[in-house]
Amino acid sequence: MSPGDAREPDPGDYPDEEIEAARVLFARPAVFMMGAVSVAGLPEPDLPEVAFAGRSNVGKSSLINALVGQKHLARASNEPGRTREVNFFLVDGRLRLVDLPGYGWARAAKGEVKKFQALGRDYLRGRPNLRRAYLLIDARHGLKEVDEEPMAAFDQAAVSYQVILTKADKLKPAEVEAVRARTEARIAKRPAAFPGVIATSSEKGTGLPELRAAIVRACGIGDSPDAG
Ligand SMILES: Nc1nc2c(ncn2[C@@H]2O[C@H](COP(=O)(O)OP(=O)(O)OP(=O)(O)O)[C@@H](O)[C@H]2O)c(=O)[nH]1
Ligand SMILES: [Mg+2]
Repeated sequence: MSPGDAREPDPGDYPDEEIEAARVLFARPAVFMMGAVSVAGLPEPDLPEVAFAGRSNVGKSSLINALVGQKHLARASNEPGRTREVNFFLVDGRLRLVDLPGYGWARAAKGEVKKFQALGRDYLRGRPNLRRAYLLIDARHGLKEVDEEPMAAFDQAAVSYQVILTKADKLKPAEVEAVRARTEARIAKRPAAFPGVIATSSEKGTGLPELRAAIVRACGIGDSPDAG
């Protein structure tokens, strides 16, 4: 199916069985596999992957931890730019979650920032087993100019991506709804954007069941051989 295909079901619409199957999958063991510092060091593209991209400090590592229900699997930090490698986490030996270096962060040495951001870009462009990229946006800020560049890059490379709002717990539900509606309207015409924006909170667990189901569906691993 092509990216952004309008015939795909509404991403908010996951039947209970899919929510439950995804919950079970993400409750299985998740382990840190490896961190890559160069394209040559990436693991074999032998399992479906989904990747988490977004500004530094937006909550990528925290979201990965929350998805698998482990506090310290991915390194989360107050210090922006913490994740400088492309980090791979293996869930139940069946899919990988990929934590990408954040962008829009100016405090590190310029050359070094360029290096790890270029690595993230190269990963996103050339990964045959990448089933979906998740572009994380802080719910308090909404889409910013700095997010235009990755969206343009996804569109150009035809990398299917979905926008995820993070830190929804910092806003009132009505405010989250407003940001979500505004964000959905802004991505509606983007060719590679998957329709629908999921609002999440890694602290409170909001939106995580849906996001797990979305990942399982994107990876096409819904029917586990040993399910049931
Ligand atoms: N209130 C709240 N805080 C959050 C949430 N998610 C992340 N944070 C906080 O935001 C800060 C940054 O989180 P990280 O997960 O390290 O962010 P990151 O996107 O991985 O950052 P880089 O690795 O620097 O790109 C941390 O202090 C987290 O505790 C959330 O859902 N709610
Ligand atoms: Mg991080």
